[in-house]
Amino acid sequence: ASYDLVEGAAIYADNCATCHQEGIMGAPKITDSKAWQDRIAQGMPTLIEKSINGYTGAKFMMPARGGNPELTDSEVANAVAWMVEESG
Ligand code: HEB
Repeated sequence: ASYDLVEGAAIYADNCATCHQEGIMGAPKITDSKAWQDRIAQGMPTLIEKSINGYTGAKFMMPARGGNPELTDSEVANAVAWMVEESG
């Protein structure tokens, strides 16, 4: 699949940065490449599915679509793709 990283960056800024920019509420911080390594190893389809539907990790909760039900699947996927690029 190919992703729109420009759109992803904008979606991230508006919907994901709240938690992932500074790594608050247990969210993996965007700049913490070590924290992202094992997560990225799951592969894009899994990362995207978990971001769309939300999930509870060992301790913390990732809300479905970052808590914004208006985001489309492809907007979420583009934001995930941007985060994976940025964290690497
Ligand atoms: Fe998040 C995780 C994405 C928003 C919180 N996230 C995560 C991940 C991803 C994401 C990819 C990883 C997964 C795995 O590992 O599998 N996000 C995202 C996006 C967005 C977001 C794209 C926008 C749409 N988040 C968000 C918010 C918050 C969060 C807003 C808060 C509120 N997350 C989170 C957490 C986590 C995550 C806490 C972790 C969980 C566990 O534990 O694992």
